[in-house]
Amino acid sequence: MSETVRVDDRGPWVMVTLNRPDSLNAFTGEMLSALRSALEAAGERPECRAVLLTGAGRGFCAGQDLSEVDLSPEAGAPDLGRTLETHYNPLIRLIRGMAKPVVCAVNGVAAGAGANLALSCDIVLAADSARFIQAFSKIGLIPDAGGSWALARLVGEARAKALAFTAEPLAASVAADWGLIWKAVADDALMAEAEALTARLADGPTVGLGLTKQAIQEATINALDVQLDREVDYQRRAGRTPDFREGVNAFLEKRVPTFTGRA
Ligand code: LHQ
Repeated sequence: MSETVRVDDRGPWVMVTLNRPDSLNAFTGEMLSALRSALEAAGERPECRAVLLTGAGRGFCAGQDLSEVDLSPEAGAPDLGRTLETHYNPLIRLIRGMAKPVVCAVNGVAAGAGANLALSCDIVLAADSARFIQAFSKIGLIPDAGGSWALARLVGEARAKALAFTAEPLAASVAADWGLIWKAVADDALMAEAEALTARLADGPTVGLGLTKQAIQEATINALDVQLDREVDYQRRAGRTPDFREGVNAFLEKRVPTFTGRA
């Protein structure tokens, strides 16, 4: 197992922790590969029904480790596009495509690709002291790791452009007010709340939650008629799961449902 990414198996869910606290968990190539392996494993294991992503130490993630970028004359012109294709894009696609909830607990500063990794998760909680920084413009780059897409959709063009052009830190509470994240939480309550939420989701109707995730993501690009057809398809599938049967029976019997997450 990698030291830069810790994986804690909590039974029905896993906690994945970015673990290079001395560099605010900035991403090295090795760490990106380790994160991808950890998330792939979580996605593939049927017993794992939710994922919690967080960072060790005082930061969540400061984006790409800039000391790893080789700008020496011998290295020639850097191909950052290749880094995105090799590492970041597969990671973002993996999280968005995972048919189970991915919660992110942003425990401290989230900058560059670190901020946008957080925004690719399904539910984002952030400590009151956390900041989101689209740091890219400070080094002449553009928001990557899905950032241009997520920002434009979540907060609209006006705020997206201002955040990206200025690289001004956005406080967690403002990020929540703007709809960039789900909510800001007192620093000392963040992990307990994020873990309770992830555990609750892991106890949920996993197939239905996975289809809900897919439907809502597709809704941001589909026209209503297309989306109504999607809902027909997904609801048909959800309605055939044992969890639908259990949910209805539990309601009628006035008891708490026990979902299995099975298809
Ligand atoms: C770091 C980093 C870091 C290395 C803090 N690297 N060491 C994709 C494709 C390919 C290439 C390019 O990039 C990308 C995507 C990207 O992510 S580009 C954006 C990269 N990230 C940044 O530009 C953010 C750089 N960091 C900062 O601006 C600050 O560190 C923030 C605002 C995040 C936090 O500031 P402070 O709280 O004041 O902490 P600090 O700056 O003192 O950092 C603590 C340590 O972490 C420090 O090391 P040291 O040995 O001096 O204690 C930093 O050098 C190190 N660190 N970010 N990205």
